[in-house]
Amino acid sequence: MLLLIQTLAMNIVNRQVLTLDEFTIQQLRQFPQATGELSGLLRDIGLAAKRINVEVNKAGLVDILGDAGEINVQGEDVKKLDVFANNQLTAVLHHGISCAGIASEEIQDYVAFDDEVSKNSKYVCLFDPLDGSGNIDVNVSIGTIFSVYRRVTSKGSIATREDFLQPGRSQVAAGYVVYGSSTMLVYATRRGVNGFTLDPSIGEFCLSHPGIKCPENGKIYSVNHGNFFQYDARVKQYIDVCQKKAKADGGPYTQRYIGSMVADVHRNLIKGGIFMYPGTMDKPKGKLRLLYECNPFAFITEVAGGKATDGKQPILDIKPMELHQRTPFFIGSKNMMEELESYLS
Ligand code: AHM
Ligand code: MG
Repeated sequence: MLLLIQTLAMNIVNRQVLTLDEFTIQQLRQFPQATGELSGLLRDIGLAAKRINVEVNKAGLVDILGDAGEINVQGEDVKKLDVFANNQLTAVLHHGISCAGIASEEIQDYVAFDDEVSKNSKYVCLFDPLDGSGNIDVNVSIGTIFSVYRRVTSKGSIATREDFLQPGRSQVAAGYVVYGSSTMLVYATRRGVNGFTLDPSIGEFCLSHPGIKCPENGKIYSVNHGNFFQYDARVKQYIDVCQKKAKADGGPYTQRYIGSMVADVHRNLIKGGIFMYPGTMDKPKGKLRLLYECNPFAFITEVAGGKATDGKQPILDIKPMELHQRTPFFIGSKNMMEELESYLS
């Protein structure tokens, strides 16, 4: 009897947890005119993320075997994992009914799906299938980043380059998956940012972080200090200010830099902070890609109340000229960003 009561109680508790699928359907119900294509696309990405997660977890095992053997298969496997993630996302989006084409950090050109269902789909999706994959061999968090746009060409025709080269402001949704101590999928639409943690026991993303807001003030600054002497004088000046405010001097700030943007920006989004990947003397546009990395995070962060710029203008206002365009990137808590801007202007 007691067991039965406990089981019933657990079921009641479990029913309070919304899965990603349930959540997107619930959101859809609030818009009777909605077709459900965006919800379907987000669920498709959730499915690809679960498949990628399984392989990312296995990569740790391959690591151990690789270290024990004579041949270093590690590099090869990391490379395979990039390709695997790219193929999973591409296949899932192609099989779905919502996506007319994709562009990926791993592929030179965009891919427009040529079948009738895809040609009649509303959206295109851009993604970095596995960001920070250089960190995989040391078991550090990595992630997937994605961005969704309503196509500008008419339904029924094949998607073209202009569908993919839209300013970030036109995104209808963006998100990321962080494969970390737990696996989380966070996505934003203009209505809000919500985070889902993968429950491995049922293989479902469950709503764990509803209505994420980026704290207006933060204490964390994240930047690659190794490049310090390559930065513009004004950026150096701001970093100096951060250092002076850092804990070592009894101040409130602290520096954290994982080198996996998904993990760095995710942490700062939740805890408050600023992440910077400035241009350097050698690479004035920095390293990060506008379409696959910066735009999605800028969209998510703005919806959550934060800011993102290239040092001169909001990231979301940049009109992209090419698919693999790079940009300096500054993103984070509103007040920290405004302080940075006072140095950059
Ligand atoms: P990738 O797309 O080749 O994985 O590179 C992007 C990553 C970001 O996740 C991270 O913030 C950055 O590169 C780190 O670069 P660096 O080692 O130059 O600081
Ligand atoms: Mg990347």
